[in-house]
Amino acid sequence: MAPKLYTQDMSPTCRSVYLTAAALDLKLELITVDVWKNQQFSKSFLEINPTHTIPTLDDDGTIVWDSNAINIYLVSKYGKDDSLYPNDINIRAVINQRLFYNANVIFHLAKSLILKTAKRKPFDKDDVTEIRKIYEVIEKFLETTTWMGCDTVTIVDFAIFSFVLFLVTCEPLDSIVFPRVSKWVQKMKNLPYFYVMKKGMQDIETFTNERLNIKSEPMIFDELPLKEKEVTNLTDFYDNNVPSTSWEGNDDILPRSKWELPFKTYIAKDFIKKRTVTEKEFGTISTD
Ligand SMILES: N[C@@H](CCC(=O)N[C@@H](CS)C(=O)NCC(=O)O)C(=O)O
Repeated sequence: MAPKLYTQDMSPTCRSVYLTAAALDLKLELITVDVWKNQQFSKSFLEINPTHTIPTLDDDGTIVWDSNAINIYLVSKYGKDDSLYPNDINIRAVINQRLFYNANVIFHLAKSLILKTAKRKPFDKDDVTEIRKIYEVIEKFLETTTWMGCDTVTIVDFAIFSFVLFLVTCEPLDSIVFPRVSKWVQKMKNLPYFYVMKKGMQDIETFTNERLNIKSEPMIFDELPLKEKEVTNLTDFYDNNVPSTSWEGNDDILPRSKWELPFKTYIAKDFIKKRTVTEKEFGTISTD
């Protein structure tokens, strides 16, 4: 039975688990908990996670919450080897250090930016400074390792990448100023399982555009590596590729889909877009 993941695609913490599962070639059953509708406070969800956060994993009754704890659990249980979270004490120390930096610093900044967007508030100079500070720190990380934690891809790449993909929609990454981070983002996007990020990125784009009244063209996809099917937008891709499943649990947690791996790989063109936020773009600003 596939482990169940309570999730919402646009959440960076959830998407880091998607990357781990995809890297492990592990199927997950995804159950959407819409935090914008406060479904995380439903009685049934609070019973399994009193901290009311997603992602939350239910692996045949073993409940794990917190994305890092989930990623470590999945690699320990389902990994064919330790490559995604190496046992070597020195390597692991660096990985842990960067995982905690992500959890303690990057997560909180991203959360404040998402909440600002939800309230249709503009970003200010301090937000941009904080984002750039993060780019500077991870540029430093990459002076000592070729991937984010060591010289192979690990769960800290998944954790930080999920947030960086969001941050670049707020403040673009300058490849001249941050060459190592830019190269690493490209390497991450070239991973065969990068496609698991796309639905969430599209949701973020829709969420942002709706709140900022921005009209954008649908994203266009390059298909890799096989030219088997025309895919012009993510909604079609997911409608055609993600089978729905019936949910027999509590009604207050909505079913969404079953994660079937592996899918074909698609790379989005112009996936990372610059978002310019000015007071003018907000139209009537609502604070609720
Ligand atoms: N440290 C946790 C943070 C998880 C978290 O706060 N997730 C957000 C969505 S990105 C959430 O569930 N928010 C709803 C809430 O806190 O009630 C992790 O890495 O999983």
